[in-house]
Amino acid sequence: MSQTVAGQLVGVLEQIGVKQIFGLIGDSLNPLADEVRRSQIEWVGVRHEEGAALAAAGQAKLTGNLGVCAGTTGPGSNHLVAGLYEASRDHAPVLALSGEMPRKMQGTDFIQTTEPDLLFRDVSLYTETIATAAQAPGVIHQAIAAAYAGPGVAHLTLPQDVLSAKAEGAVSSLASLKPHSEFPAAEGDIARIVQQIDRAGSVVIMCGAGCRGAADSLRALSDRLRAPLVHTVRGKELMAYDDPRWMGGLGMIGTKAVYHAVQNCDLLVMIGTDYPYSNFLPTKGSVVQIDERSQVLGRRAPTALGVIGSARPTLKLLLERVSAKTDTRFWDKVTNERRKWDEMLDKQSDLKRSKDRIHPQAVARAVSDAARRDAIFVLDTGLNTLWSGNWIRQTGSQRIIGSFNNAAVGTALGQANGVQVLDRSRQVIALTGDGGFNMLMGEFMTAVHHRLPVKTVVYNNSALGLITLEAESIGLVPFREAIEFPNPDFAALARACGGHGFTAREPGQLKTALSEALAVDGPAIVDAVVVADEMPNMPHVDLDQVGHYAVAKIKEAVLAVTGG
Ligand SMILES: Cc1ncc(C[n+]2csc(CCOP(=O)(O)OP(=O)(O)O)c2C)c(N)n1
Ligand SMILES: [Mg+2]
Repeated sequence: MSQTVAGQLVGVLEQIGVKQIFGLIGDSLNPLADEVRRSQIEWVGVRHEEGAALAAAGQAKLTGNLGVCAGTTGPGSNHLVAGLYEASRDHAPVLALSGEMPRKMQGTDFIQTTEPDLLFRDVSLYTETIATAAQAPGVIHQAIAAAYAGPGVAHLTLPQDVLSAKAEGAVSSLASLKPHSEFPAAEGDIARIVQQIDRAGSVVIMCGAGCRGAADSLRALSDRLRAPLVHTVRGKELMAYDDPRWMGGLGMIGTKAVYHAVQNCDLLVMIGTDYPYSNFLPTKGSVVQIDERSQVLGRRAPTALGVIGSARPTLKLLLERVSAKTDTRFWDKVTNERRKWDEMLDKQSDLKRSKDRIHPQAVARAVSDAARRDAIFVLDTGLNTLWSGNWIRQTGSQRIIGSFNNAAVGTALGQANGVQVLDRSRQVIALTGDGGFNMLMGEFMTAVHHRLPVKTVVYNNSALGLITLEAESIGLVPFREAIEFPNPDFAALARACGGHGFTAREPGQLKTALSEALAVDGPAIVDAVVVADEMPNMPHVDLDQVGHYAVAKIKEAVLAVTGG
């Protein structure tokens, strides 16, 4: 039997190493799914197409390799779009496939009519309809190349009759379809960075996701310069929480020690980060920024020097050149402040804080303490991001992904499913608010169906918790009827789905519920009923000093991160 366009596409994906396609089958996708059925690629059927896009995005964020998802004509593909923003905002390579009605029906307002290329335009770096078999090889190649080049989302519209048509020609080169290589900064730029560092008294090094793989060089540079290492949320996973150089995050997921260090250092060296919250960055222009992406240089803070280069090779070159610093006063001050902040975090997450109520910080800390040393944490969006982000003490070999640039509620479980498919023996823990879990709880059935032992921990406060603070921060009375909602019994729900369910309503039940959930073979939900009116920390606000202005300051601080 001669190859079809669908067969050609599946063949290319197979050859470049794609192992799964996440999707929900339907009319126009049938020819594609039939080819997948006969290939080495696993079809992972989801309950909602947004779950498919999230799964593909989760994989791509974790590995840097192409994730693939598919939805069928019209509504099926519409559902993909929201999940794809995870890949586009976090710059992860994903190929999204939209099945489309046969060409003879197009343009006649036929049932399920949409314009997929128009709909996917915003989320995609590349979107194209394969209108003829002859066009397929070039367009398939271009789409995958574009997803890797961004990295980001590429999208193809696939009319059913074209998928079934006899393939013409072949994709000319597959070898180039892969993540790009790292490259060092240019010689002259290295000299300019060294000059800035040598001139500065105190240096702080801020590490973003682009520093993946560079932990050893960062440690060495920190030691040489007596420079505290601080991180973005996406950078948190890079080093162990208790490494003395790894002082913590900047911003609401962060510490006061780091905020002060960044504000008071002579030079902030930002590496592999496009940290968006300018109000936490120095305003004096004492910033040097190093990044592979020229467009991010200098856009968040007044920057004295911006240099194009990948973190790892550039750091190696810097290490050979910078002079050692001996003055440890700045380092000692940051370390002291960090210790105090850590003690406060420990107190806030102490299970003995209340007799009968669980504070959300204790949930995050208990999960962190019980997790395997190479677990993958997938965070959702809301107040819960602050609890998980601040109270997880990562080991350095764990991974932490989330919706850190898209800030979308309801994204953790879908991404966790995708990540778990890569390795069913690795511990994957989704930490989510109840609002977020309710949004796509059908994806728990995807986990049950495909034997994905994802553990989901729900911070159950019966509310869209963050919205209360957001309303107050613009002077509004929180609209309780809009913010609060009833929940199902999540543990019973898990069991009804064929998974495992555990509930913790009181402090004494939390650790047992978690350890039992982590021990079971298969997907599980831990319903952790938490205090609803817990206030987050404000690392950049000194509450002792602001006295009765404290509440106003907290409101201001919330606005600073919600963009109000
Ligand atoms: C998809 C989506 N819808 C709405 C929002 C606005 N939003 C931000 S946080 C939040 C509350 C989330 O509630 P929950 O998941 O229960 O988390 P909590 O804040 O209670 O921890 C909402 C609605 C968003 N960011 N994303
Ligand atoms: Mg909630």
